[in-house]
Parts: sequence; C-alpha cells; structure tokens
Amino acid sequence: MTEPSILGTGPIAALATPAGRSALGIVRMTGDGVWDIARNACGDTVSAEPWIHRQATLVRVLDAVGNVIDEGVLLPWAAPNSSTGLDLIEFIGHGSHAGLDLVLQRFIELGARPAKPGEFTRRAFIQGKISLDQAESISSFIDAKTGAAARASLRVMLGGLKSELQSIQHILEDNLALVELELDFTEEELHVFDRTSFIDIVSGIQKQVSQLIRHANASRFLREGIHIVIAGEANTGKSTLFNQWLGQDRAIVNEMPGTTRDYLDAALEWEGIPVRLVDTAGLRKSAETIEIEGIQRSQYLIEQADVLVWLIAPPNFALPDEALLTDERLILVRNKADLDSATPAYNEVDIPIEVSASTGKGVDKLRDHILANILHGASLENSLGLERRHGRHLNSLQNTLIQASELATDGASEELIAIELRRCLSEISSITGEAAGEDLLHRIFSRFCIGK
Ligand SMILES: Nc1nc2c(ncn2[C@@H]2O[C@H](COP(=O)(O)OP(=O)(O)OP(=O)(O)O)[C@@H](O)[C@H]2O)c(=O)[nH]1
Ligand SMILES: [Mg+2]
Repeated sequence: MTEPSILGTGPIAALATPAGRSALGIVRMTGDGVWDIARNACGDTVSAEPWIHRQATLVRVLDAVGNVIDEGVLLPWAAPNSSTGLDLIEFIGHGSHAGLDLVLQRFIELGARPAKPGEFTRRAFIQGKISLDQAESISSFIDAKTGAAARASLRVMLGGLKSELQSIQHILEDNLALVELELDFTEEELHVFDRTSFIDIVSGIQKQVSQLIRHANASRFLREGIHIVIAGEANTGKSTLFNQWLGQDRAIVNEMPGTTRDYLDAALEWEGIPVRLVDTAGLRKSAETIEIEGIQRSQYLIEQADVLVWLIAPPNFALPDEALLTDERLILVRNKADLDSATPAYNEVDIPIEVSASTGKGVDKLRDHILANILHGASLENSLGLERRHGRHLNSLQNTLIQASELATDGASEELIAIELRRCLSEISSITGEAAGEDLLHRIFSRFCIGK
C-alpha cells in the first residue's frame, strides 16, 4: 500500500550529507511552503526582502526561543525549476552532525516531515522532472566504485538512455498509427502501411537495441567487477601470469609442479572495471592430500568465474574437460611462447592467444582480449550504466521487434503486427517508468539514501 504522504506535495526535510565530520553539511527541504518554513526558522536574522530563485542568502537558523543554531547559506529553488519540481530549500551549514540535526529538527517543528529514503528523487519522478531510468542512475552514481562506473551512470542520469528510447518510441508510435489507419480503411483501397519500409525501420531499431543490450551486459561488470580465474594443469605458469598482472611477486613461482596449494586472489582495476584475479592450484593426477584439497577448490573457483583463463604450456598441453571447452567463459592461452616448442595441433580447437608470462610478452594483449570479450564490443568511452532490469526489458523489446518484423515479412494481418508494436512500446515504458507499478517504484526508491 502507498502511504498517501509519499504521493503528496507537503514539505519534507532531510540531511543530505553523510552523518560524519565534514567542513560543510546540507539540510534540504522540498514541497509546498518550504520557503515559509525556512523564513520562520531564520526569524528576523534575514531581511524582509523576498528570496529569489537560486540566489544564495547568508542566514542564521534559530531555535524556538531565538538562540542561534547555525549560520550558513540558504539557497532557494522555486517550483518547477528545482530538482524535485517543487519549491526547494538547501541550507548549507557547518559540517557538524549535531548542529545540522538541530537545523533539521527546527524545520520539522515548523511543519516539515522527515523525508523517507529516496523521497526527493521520487518526487522528481512524480513531477515528471526525470524518468525512472534516470532516477535509478542517480542511485548507481552514488554507489559507483570506480570513475568509469560513475561516468557510465552519469550518462544515463543526463538522459542518454531516455533520449535513445524516446526516439525509438516515436518511430514505433508513428508505425503503429499507420497500421491502425490501415485497419480503419480495410474496406477501401487505401494503403498507408508499407511493409517493406516497416521491415527496414525495424531492422534499424534492432541494431540500436542490440547496442543498448551490449551496454547492459557491460554495465554488470562495471558495477560488480569481473571475476577472472587462472586455471590449468600444474606448472603451466599460472602464478607467473598472476604476478605479471599484479605487477609484483605475490604468488610463489617454482619449477616444481604443484607449487600453488591454495588459491590466491587480488583486487585490480582494469580501465575502470574492478577485477578480482584468482590464481589456482594446478590440476594434476599425482597430487597428494593437501594438493587434492587445493585442486577441489580450483574446481569450485572455475565454476564461479566470469572469465576462465586456461593456460597450456610445453610440455603440458592438456586441454580442459569437454564441458569447459565449449563454455563461453573459457579463454585458452598458450603460455611460455618464448620457448622454442611447437604447440600440438588440436582437433577443432583454436588457440589464438600466446603469451610469455615470465617476459610479459602478450600479457597486455590478453588483458585487452578479456575486456573486449566482457564488453561485447561496447566501448567504455561512451558506455551507459544500465541496470539488470533495463537489460531484461531490452531483451524482450528485441525479441518483440524480431517477432513484428517476421509477421510483416510473412504477410500476417495488421492486427497481429499492431499487437507486437504495442508490446514493444510497453517494454520501453517499463524502462522509463511510464508503466511502472507501485511495487517496482517502492523497490527502486527504497535503495536510495535519506535526503536524496
Ligand atoms: N620460459 C618460460 N618459463 C615460464 C613462463 N611462465 C612460467 N614459467 C616457468 O614455469 C615454471 C612454473 O611456473 P608457475 O608460475 O609456478 O606455474 P603454475 O602454473 O603456477 O604452477 P603450479 O602452481 O605448480 O600449478 C616456473 O619455473 C616459471 O619460471 C614463461 O612464459 N616462459
Ligand atoms: Mg602456481
């Protein structure tokens, strides 16, 4: 159930900066009458001049008996030109949590209600200032762990996804209108819906949607990082590669097979993507008890990996099991390329990547290859930070577009094509929030912090 206050426009207030020690802190209020509440809180420490939209004023906030709580800057924003679309006040005071809390309590005494998590952003969404995908990107921007992830969320926040979806939506709406017109005039000899050009248009949109799906796939790794596991038989140079990528001698390297007993992991960042790199115990049959335990762990880690770098090297060219060979997470790498030893020919198995972990040759190239695989051709330069939810709707949109195009090709009736087009439009509305239900909105906005 929605609480009525959530949907209202009454005054709400919250601390917008973290409850810690800082130079400055901000208390925000938005809703009907917040300028009056702020003015009442400042008493006659401010002049009688009316405040002006976006004009900062130095003020003192007073408690109920007239004692000064804090001195700071008050920034008023007039509806509809504020971030929430409603009147808004920002009080920028000293970064004392206790002091700011007194300011907040004073605003509450004078009529504001404490804001719920995400309520400012939710109001912005309700007032039509932002779409749902933009609101979600604000939360992702705040949670971003790397600069690249922050930039990707920012692109969505500034409307990068919304504008693309809007352009697709307009084209689909125009085509739906033509299909419906055609349906209205079935009796007459009037043809306004041209199937050939419709199929062309849908194919263009499919390309755009594919690109967005690539962004959605890449976003998962930008947000959550990539889990790379280096595996292979004993003595193939796994620990050497691990050290090479780390830039330090973390793992013990030795010519004795079975050197790594337990796995080692390290956190890196590759082009703004967080990477968890794992070196595992080499697989081999002649292992004894402790090593067997290590090998079992390797097998578990292999299952968990996003990317599995499987090393082969002379004289040990053993490939992974059949099941792993066809696993799309697998990258087969031939190590010790500096040794003059030919790689045996495998039936139908191509080993395109060669490195020398000890000299470092080819190691950067392998890294780039992994990133390109993970990003599916999307570049980080202009990547959009999309949520899993967006990815799901984009995939459904793509399937529905394919369906619509096939119907048009097969000469199906306009009624059926219209149904698919309406489905496409509904997938788009689910992303931008025009068709979002209360449960989804609650789930999304409750992820926010208070004051945002
Ligand atoms: N020539 C050459 N030797 C390498 C290369 N990479 C690793 N080695 C050597 O191969 C031996 C095994 O290297 P490790 O990195 O310990 O191999 P590992 O796969 O971790 O071995 P285990 O932990 O026993 O499974 C060491 O003597 C390394 O110096 C390489 O690129 N070229
Ligand atoms: Mg090792």
